[in-house]
Amino acid sequence: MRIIVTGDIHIGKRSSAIEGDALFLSTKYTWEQIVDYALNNAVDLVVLTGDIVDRENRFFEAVSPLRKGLQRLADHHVVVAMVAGNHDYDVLPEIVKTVDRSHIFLLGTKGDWEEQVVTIGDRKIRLIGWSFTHPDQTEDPLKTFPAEKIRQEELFTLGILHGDTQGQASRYAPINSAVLKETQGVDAWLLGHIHKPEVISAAHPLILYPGSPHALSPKETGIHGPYLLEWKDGEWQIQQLSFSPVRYESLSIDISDVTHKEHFRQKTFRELDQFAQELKDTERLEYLVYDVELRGESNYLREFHQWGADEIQMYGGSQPFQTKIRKVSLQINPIIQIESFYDDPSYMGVLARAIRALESGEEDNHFVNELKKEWDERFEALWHSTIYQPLSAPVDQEEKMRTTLLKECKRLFTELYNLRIYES
Ligand SMILES: [Mn+2]
Repeated sequence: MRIIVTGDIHIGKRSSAIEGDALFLSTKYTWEQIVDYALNNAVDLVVLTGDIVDRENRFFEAVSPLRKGLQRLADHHVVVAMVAGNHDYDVLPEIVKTVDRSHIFLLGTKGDWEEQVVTIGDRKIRLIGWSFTHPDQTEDPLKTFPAEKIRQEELFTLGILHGDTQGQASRYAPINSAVLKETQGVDAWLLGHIHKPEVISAAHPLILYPGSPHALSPKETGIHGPYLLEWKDGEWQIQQLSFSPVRYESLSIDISDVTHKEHFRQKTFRELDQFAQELKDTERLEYLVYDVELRGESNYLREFHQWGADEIQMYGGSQPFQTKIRKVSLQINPIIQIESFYDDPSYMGVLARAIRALESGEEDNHFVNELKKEWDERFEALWHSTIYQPLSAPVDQEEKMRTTLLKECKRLFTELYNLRIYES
């Protein structure tokens, strides 16, 4: 028995942070790929765990591709089982009404758990699911799960649910994965809502968030794609298919040993290439979007700012997919001996002594005391202006002031230090 599980496709959306109107950027493209895969690989059952359609474009862009895909699956007698999520609780029932429903089951649209027994090959399978009926569902749907009935009737059972395991305060059907683990008689829980793929339990019952099969934004890093499940000899075999045509990645590069532009370019390009090289096995990648962080210890802060903006952007990659650097951020600590400026009469010395005072808590530093006085005056003025009346006073004003002043003194110190280096 071969099962494809996916959810949170958000048909109607496209991957962000990429310009152009290439077909593969739209999530409907990945939906079509999933249908093709199911038809070409003898898949028996397709499970869709909700938020298949995105709320924003639910009537305009999504209806036709979803309808077509479902109809193609139905024409080939592939069973489709699904539940609705917070994005498509209204549109999904409408779409399902318009297709051949002998093999398509949208479960639990009346606010209750609903089951359907289907026969696949020589095996009877119970599908049980619960759907959103409103955009907000603050109640835990597992509270009404017919646990006793499921436990007593011995049937191979798949539970399908769109819900949030990340806290009981969630507005999106808060559920507890410990409760799922304890449910007897369920062989797999197939979940939707969370876009990051996660196998919560690989044993019995299997508990799985397939995640979004098509990466939608730079927050959705890593592999995205549907899961192929096979039940063989009493256990689950799980495989994620890397279908997403877009991949977002964050890459951190240590530049501590870099001292000139040519070396910078060589080093960063090499690391970008190396990472992309590892991705060449991913099945259908069309576009790789990098967020690069330059990290380490160096006094060439200003250079790295410049090179980060200009040099890295010239990276093209040598892979069969396109690559783009979305942003470059710096986490570089300057290598400066602040102590050697303690007796310096210049502004550098003033800042060095202020940093020492702020770090050790000494109270007789003139410069720091002036800064604190100004902070108090400004804060007082702000506090008494009418705009801020409804705000409550921050709890630890003293600590906030200290950390802010320390950060600013260090920043200024580094700036001056670099000026001295580069002007000499
Ligand atoms: Mn959702």
